[in-house]
Amino acid sequence: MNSILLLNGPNLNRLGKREPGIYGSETLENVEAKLQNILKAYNVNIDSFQSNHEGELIDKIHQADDNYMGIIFNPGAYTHTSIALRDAISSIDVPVVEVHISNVHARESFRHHSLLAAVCEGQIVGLGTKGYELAAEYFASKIQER
Ligand code: DHK
Repeated sequence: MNSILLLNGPNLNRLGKREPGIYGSETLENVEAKLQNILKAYNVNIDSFQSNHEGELIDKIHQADDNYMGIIFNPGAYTHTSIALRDAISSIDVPVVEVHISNVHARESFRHHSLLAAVCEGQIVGLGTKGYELAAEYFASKIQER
């Protein structure tokens, strides 16, 4: 079960085009390819799913239980609004690392609070798309410690 799920929420399909001054110029496909490259060295598979729909993200989180050893999750704006996603994360045993590309704490106050952080294993914020890579390295290191 050495598989990781890369999960991205609303508007992250627009990476590369969307507000590049905030989110950078890398596309989601670039990010997926980089993670695949990092993880293949550890013999770890990665699946990727992006949705603009809260319910689809919830379904994917439920399905992840028993199928993945970790989830790298950028919930987009649902970070700040979704009790349902928080409950979904709480309902599974798979550890989740929450990733934000931008430094949400340096932005509008409505982005300062995450409803999900308390039920995630950890949070990586403000390091650009490198945050996804760091989360992948984290899960890979956990596999190696086993
Ligand atoms: C992405 C979004 O879409 C925003 O709604 C969040 C997050 C921040 C990010 O930095 O990756 O507020």
